[in-house]
Amino acid sequence: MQYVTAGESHGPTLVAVVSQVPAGVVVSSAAINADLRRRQSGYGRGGRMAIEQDEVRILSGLRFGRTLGTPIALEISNRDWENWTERMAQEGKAPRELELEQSPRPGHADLNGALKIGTRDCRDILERASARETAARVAAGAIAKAYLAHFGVELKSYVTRIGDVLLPSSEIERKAGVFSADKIEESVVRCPDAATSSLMVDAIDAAREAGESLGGWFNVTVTGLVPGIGGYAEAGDRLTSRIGGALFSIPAIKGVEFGLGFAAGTLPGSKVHDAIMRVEGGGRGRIARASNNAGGLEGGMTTGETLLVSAAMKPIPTMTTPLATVNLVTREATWASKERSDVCAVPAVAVVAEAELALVLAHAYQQKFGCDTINDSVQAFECYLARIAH
Ligand code: EPS
Repeated sequence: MQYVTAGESHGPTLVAVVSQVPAGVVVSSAAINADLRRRQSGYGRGGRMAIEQDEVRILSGLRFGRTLGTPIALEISNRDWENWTERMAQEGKAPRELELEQSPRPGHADLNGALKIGTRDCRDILERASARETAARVAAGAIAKAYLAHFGVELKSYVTRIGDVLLPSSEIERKAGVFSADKIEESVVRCPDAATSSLMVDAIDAAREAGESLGGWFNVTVTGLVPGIGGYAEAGDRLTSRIGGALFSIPAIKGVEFGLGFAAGTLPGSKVHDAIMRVEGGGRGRIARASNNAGGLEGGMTTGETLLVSAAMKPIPTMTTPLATVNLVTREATWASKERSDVCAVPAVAVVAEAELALVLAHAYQQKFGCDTINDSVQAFECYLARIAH
């Protein structure tokens, strides 16, 4: 399963094309829209989210609620487009009074992108580098989630830190994904603890007052995985690097950890590696682990334990008290352009990360269980489960 997106932040529409989806996967626009809403909600968003109400239009690849095995094209319109038809016109000449975005924001793609493509108008860059594009990724990810649901795989994300407010549970609990989905979805910042949520909201309010922006940490957990997904033989097969790459492709992600993550480098081997044991369950035995410090990945493959991924998002680069920059036209020192902006998008990025992770896992499942039709794949999956029972 692969995807590509197209669309500018203030253009008419966003598009995602998801290819190599097997036939027979149950897909609904309601499920895609539910994820789009989860991405849009979250305390700390700016004025744009009051304008947009993301809804998908499925343009191809589906018949009677099931995939056809053909590319699936998804469209999400930008409601804000009607305010940008002149500034973002696809054809004709730029309006005479057009204001150039010539003061690149530190931390955004503005400067490097402008140098790269030879423009003095950072809008040529920021329209695509904007995190608006992640709406299309979430729609694509919902197709991957629908595929994974046929194998009992489920994803969950939650926020563990915003600025200096940290979810106060032990490291293990924080990473183990023991929190209930209801508690997470109830929270305006996707944090499963009500008291911490309200401290996070206060921190976002204080940042807004101060003209600041805030980043944070979040976890994505995946349950229902079977062991042996991914690969050890070739660099490109390793799930660890594929997931890492996918998460780092999300704008503003600065760190990714699996299980103990960086802490694994501080402990002796006996405190890091997860002992192997046999457990009974569901009428057949299976091999399991006494702990899950590896975060569900070993040797580039799933262990069958919960996949635990943690990631850090940097603060949003657009601030109402801007940093110093250089005007690309006059070359004089100035202040970065101020734009309407979110203060904090950590809850949103956690949902985007679910989508990216789902797309990587769906691709890896297809490599193991085939990709023509979901029925064949599920049969292959059942055979595999029977073979690895102990
Ligand atoms: C973004 C800037 C803001 C955000 C936007 C990402 O948009 P605008 O410039 O229109 O105010 O709201 O995020 C979204 C639109 C979205 O759907 O997530 C940026 O510069 O990255």
